[in-house]
Amino acid sequence: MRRFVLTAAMATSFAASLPAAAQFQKPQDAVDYRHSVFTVMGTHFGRIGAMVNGKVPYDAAAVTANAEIVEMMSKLPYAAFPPGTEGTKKGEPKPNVWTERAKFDEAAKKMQGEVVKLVAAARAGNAGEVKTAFGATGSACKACHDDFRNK
Ligand code: ASC
Repeated sequence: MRRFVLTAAMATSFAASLPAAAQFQKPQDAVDYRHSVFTVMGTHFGRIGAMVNGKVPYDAAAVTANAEIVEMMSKLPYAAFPPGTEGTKKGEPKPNVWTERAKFDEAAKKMQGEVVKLVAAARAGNAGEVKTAFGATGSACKACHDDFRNK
């Protein structure tokens, strides 16, 4: 039974990852794609940070616009980690992205959930909640980087 469950889970995981990987002509295309997505996500998250931390004037509409971009971006990178695209250089993913894929996916889901809260706080126009959600989102980013990204 246990054997069956593992096999079914692996088959499901393979089926889920195959079409996504197949969308890229070559592994480097996936690397470039996820790098681009994280760059855009980090850029817009950073703009919220600048407002939350008082480096630029707080603008509730701009916070919402930036948070919505972060939310859309947050969904995209995880279909762009085909096997064999790990690395050893700074910023590159460690092999445990693939050997601990469930843990990696959990870390992704955690971040995505915090971003949903950030968007909700932004839409509600609640600067205090935005600040809290910004901190929680940054912690989720960092936790995944600590575990899965080369320093
Ligand atoms: C950012 C950004 C990240 C996260 C991370 C949080 O602004 O680009 O990757 O926050 O540094 O620790």
